[in-house]
Amino acid sequence: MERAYASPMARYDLLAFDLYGTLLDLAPLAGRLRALGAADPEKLLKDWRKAQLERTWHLNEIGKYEPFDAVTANALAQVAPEIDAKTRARMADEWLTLPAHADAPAAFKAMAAAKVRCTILSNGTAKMIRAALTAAKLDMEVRSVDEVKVYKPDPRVYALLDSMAPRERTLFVSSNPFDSDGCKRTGRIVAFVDRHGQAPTIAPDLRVNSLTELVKAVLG
Ligand code: LAC
Repeated sequence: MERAYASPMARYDLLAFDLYGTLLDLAPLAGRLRALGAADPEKLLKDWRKAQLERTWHLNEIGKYEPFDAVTANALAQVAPEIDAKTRARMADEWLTLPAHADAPAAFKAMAAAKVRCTILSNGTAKMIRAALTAAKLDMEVRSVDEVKVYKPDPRVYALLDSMAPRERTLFVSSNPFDSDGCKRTGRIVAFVDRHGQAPTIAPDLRVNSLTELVKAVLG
């Protein structure tokens, strides 16, 4: 963890969090896919997530938009056409009840106690985000790309935060490297949560190994 940011309680008016992977743990999906009959659930999950994100980037490229629940369903149909439609629908529904990462509940409890304003900023639709937050027993504001009908890392997504707090007092938090990079490219302040995946290509302002470390850095 970088120390330079370890003080400032009043440094940020707003913390904005990516959802899938950052607050919610995607890994348990594999077990659920297995229970629903997937032969190689780890591979299916990896292929599905990749196809899901690639579909959002392709939609951005061609200037089209479809909501993230449709993206998620279509990505699964693309990588696993052999699975019947009913089972695929049940698999897609699992995105609504993903568990929080183990470090999330205490982190948000601490931030609520310190009255730090927190929001989600996610590719998910508001409905998907709210369902997932409820299931994960987390509660905060919700901003969705659905408001601008374009996906991360389009700058219009991160600009949604500008109506909430001054840019220099907003910290965006993500464990998805393309998301951290995308937000950095817009000149905003970014914390990267290293969940042992790929690293971002643009240096984030803060790099932490957990939300616990993030809280320490933000609250001092
Ligand atoms: C999100 C994707 C990037 O929550 O995980 O926006």
